[in-house]
Amino acid sequence: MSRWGVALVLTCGALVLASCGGDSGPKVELSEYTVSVTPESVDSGETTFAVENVGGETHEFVVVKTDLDSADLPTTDDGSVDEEGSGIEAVDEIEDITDGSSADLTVDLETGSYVLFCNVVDDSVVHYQEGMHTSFTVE
Ligand SMILES: [Cu+2]
Repeated sequence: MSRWGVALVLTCGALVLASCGGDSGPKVELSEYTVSVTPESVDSGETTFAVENVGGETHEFVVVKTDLDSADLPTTDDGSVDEEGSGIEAVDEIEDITDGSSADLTVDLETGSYVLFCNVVDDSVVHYQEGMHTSFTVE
């Protein structure tokens, strides 16, 4: 095969992979101090969140099932979320996602409302209180 032929095959392969990306789950970006997820809803069943820390500090990614607003989760004395508090049901989490790194979290989600947040407390900075939370819907 000619050099151009090889290049063409590689390019097409990359395009196929990119279009197959529809199968992969929501993408999550963590930074100071936001959690953004695209798309903001998925169908029920197994979902893999592709989490990337695009910020400059270590973050974590916590998934809870709750009907509460993302800003109204129960908190402990230090202001971080009480993951065993009333009104929320812990699903799963990834701890210690260092700056610039990525991690995947696969969970089996039933229909309902969820909140995605970071529960790091770094010195006196409570990431949740700084705004690291967002709502997520499973249909
Ligand atoms: Cu954080």
